[in-house]
Amino acid sequence: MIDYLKEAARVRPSRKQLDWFDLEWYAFIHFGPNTFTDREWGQGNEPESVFNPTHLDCDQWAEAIKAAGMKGMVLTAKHHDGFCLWPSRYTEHSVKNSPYRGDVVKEAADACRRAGIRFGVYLSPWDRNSEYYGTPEYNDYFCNQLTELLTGYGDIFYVWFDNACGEGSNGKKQVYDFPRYFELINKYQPNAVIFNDYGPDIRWCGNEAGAARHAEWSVIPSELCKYSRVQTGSGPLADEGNLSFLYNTEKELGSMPNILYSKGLTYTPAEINMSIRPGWFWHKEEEPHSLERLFQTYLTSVGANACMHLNLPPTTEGLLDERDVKRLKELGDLVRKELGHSIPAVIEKQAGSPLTQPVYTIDLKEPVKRLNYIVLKEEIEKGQRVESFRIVAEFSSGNQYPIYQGTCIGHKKICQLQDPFALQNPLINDSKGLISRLRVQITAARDEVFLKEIQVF
Ligand code: FUL
Repeated sequence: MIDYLKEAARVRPSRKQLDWFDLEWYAFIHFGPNTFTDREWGQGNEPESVFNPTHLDCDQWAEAIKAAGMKGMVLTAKHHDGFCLWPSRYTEHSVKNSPYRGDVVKEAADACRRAGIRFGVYLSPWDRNSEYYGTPEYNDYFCNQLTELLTGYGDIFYVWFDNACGEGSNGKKQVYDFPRYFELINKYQPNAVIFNDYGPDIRWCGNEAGAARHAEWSVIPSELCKYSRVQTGSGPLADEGNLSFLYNTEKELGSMPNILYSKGLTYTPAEINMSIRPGWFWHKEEEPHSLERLFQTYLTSVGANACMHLNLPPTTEGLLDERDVKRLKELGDLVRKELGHSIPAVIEKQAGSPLTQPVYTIDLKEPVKRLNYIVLKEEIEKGQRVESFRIVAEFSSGNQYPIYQGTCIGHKKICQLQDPFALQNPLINDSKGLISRLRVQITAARDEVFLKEIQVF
């Protein structure tokens, strides 16, 4: 058992997964015929003439994304309706036959480069327009389109595949040849990470409401992430159970029982994706979510061993809605205010023994009245190891109080100690005096623990 946990602790991310994790958050852009027909899913029979942005300005998108502090943009080059935002050679159902005759993919890619953010694409396998859908030729058609995107627009950091598989206009369903799609990406854009419900690089967290699990492990049974690289042998209980039921919506994925029953483990971290509004596409009457809700999602995604993918839908003009731009700026300002400047401290690690886990002592250079957040990061290059931890605050009076308990850490854990929107701080209040020291006690781990960073805010 112990040996298998050590194996689990050595399941490692790839270089491109590490780079992706460091981006922390980036934007989604849902734009296409649905923007003009006021729908979420087009039927594929919309005339090309509906796509008519009157003031398209991708620099405005990129600047708003940058102002929030997000590091990239992923554009829906083709959504389920099959309409291509670039003039694809393989279909007539694209921008080239619309009143807007340009290339939105190029505009967006160029704007990202000018703004210094990364550019990625969403290409929907489900295509309700293509005559090939439901036949083996469709996979050729899809690969041709994917190749156009991978070779015509410079560096792509992310290729995002939706797993939806409905009927095409001919009533047929398609078997997607994902391994073939992945091969093309590895050939033309080897540094791009690939998102799909089942890996290979990034997986869906299981909901579109912005909620990570209480323990969002990156080390996951291969029963779920069937496209990811399996890095271990079977768990000690693999013959006793069957994890074939595992889906992204399960409450526990990488927790201990699943690990032990698995036939092998992969490193496939989660992305938390949600829209700034109720819909993925722009609808005039919708309002952006509250600042509270978006900030909370930031904490429970970026701060819970995942990345945040926040959708911003352009309007029929081809601009981001001013209400969204304002909310985004508020969100960026709040993130910078709350987590921009750490309190100076001296950190010391007391190594554990074979039977105990390490304790990290954080001596604050100046005692403080109030703490808002403690940020912990593991050296995930070595693997994800911490199962649980607790944090104790020591006051100048000598009194000690436990202030936080958590499960896994991984890339980044933001331990929230107060709510900036609440009037009262329930965890620490002034009556207890000044806090001079903190202790982070690792209470369970799969192998020796290495924290890369501890910051106090
Ligand atoms: C879903 C799609 O069906 C939605 O329209 C949207 O694109 C979302 C990001 O993924 O599965």
